[in-house]
Amino acid sequence: MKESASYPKSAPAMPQNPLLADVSDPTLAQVLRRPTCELAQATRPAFLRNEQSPVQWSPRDWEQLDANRKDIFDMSAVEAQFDDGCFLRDGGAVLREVMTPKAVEAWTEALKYGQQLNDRLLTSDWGKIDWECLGRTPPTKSLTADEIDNALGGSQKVPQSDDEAGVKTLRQHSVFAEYFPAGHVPFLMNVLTHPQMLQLQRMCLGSDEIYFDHNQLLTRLPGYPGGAWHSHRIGGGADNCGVASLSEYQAQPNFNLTLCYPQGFEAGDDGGLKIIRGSHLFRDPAGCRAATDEEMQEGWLASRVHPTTSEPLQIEYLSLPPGSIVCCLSHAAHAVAPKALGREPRWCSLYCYKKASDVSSHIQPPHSVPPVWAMKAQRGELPAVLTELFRPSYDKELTGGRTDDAQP
Ligand SMILES: O=C(O)CCC(=O)C(=O)O
Ligand SMILES: [Fe+2]
Repeated sequence: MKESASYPKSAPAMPQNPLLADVSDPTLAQVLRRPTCELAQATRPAFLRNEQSPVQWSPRDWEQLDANRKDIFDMSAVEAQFDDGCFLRDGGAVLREVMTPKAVEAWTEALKYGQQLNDRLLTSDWGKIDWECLGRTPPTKSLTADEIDNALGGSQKVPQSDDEAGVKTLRQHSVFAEYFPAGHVPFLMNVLTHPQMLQLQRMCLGSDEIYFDHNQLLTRLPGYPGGAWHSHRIGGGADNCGVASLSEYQAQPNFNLTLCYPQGFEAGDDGGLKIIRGSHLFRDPAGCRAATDEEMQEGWLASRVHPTTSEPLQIEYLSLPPGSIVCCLSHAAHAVAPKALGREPRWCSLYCYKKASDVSSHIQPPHSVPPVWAMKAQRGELPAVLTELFRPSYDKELTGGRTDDAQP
């Protein structure tokens, strides 16, 4: 590969899951040997001014989390709306108004605070970051004022086609609060580990053993142009391999995207989610893509019906009251409507959990567990529930030797 003249030769990038990979580069290996408190500190530069960051919690803080837990869901409302047969057949479930009123409030505040932390990083001096502790030489390039301006207030907007400015490094280590916000905001960590959230995951995935995959903020600001139709690979040899029966589908190492909208959204131009029930069974993340609804309707959808019900497949434009959640198997097609100017931001946090393959018992490595959390889990520094949820980030036996999420 050509090396840019202005980019000093530096250590290779940290692998996606460094505890599953063989890290021979001495600079990177050194990062993985540090006490986790040092790495945690490097991921929370002083300018973030976040005293409450769960990545820096003491055992007492974790005990308090457990001791002070309140319901986040009205489980009777969840159970009334959830049907496991429908979930497997549709590839998703829409759960309206299932958060408790207090959770709606706390969740909304948590997402706003997470966004503030993300913006604080964008507008701070990255020269003050301890890059060496994060495993790389200080970047010689910075984001431009326009790039920063464009990224403020929203999600998935920081340019990261390469790591020249250090964005990928800051993403992987969750210095950006939008990637793994549960490590920055106590309420979001409460949700990640909450028995009611874990119960919901067991219901969706049809498995007692569930694991964590990734967590993001998904804030859509007025002026957001919308998100194209797509679905996500699950790896494990279960992508782009033809239509599955329901029982074959259930046996796969499935991922459940859990999209939480404490303020909901309207259909139309409010940044809402669009889904296509039944699309997951085609297992076609490579082909099931389209820039617009028309392209989706005239292309991928036109020639297909639901493989088990023979019903036509159609786009569903969701409209959700506050306190709603959408669970979506990651092969299911989804897209996001634009957000008109003059509307309020759309607040959302994504929690993705997964199950093992029933055939091999293996679990796919996570898309995004920051190294410091994998290290804490491996070293027994976390509560048992998190140690287990994060197990695929450090347990090579469980992942069958796989090191990244896309491996078959
Ligand atoms: O913003 C949303 O509602 C969904 C985003 C999404 O599909 C994704 O991040 O993969
Ligand atoms: Fe998506």
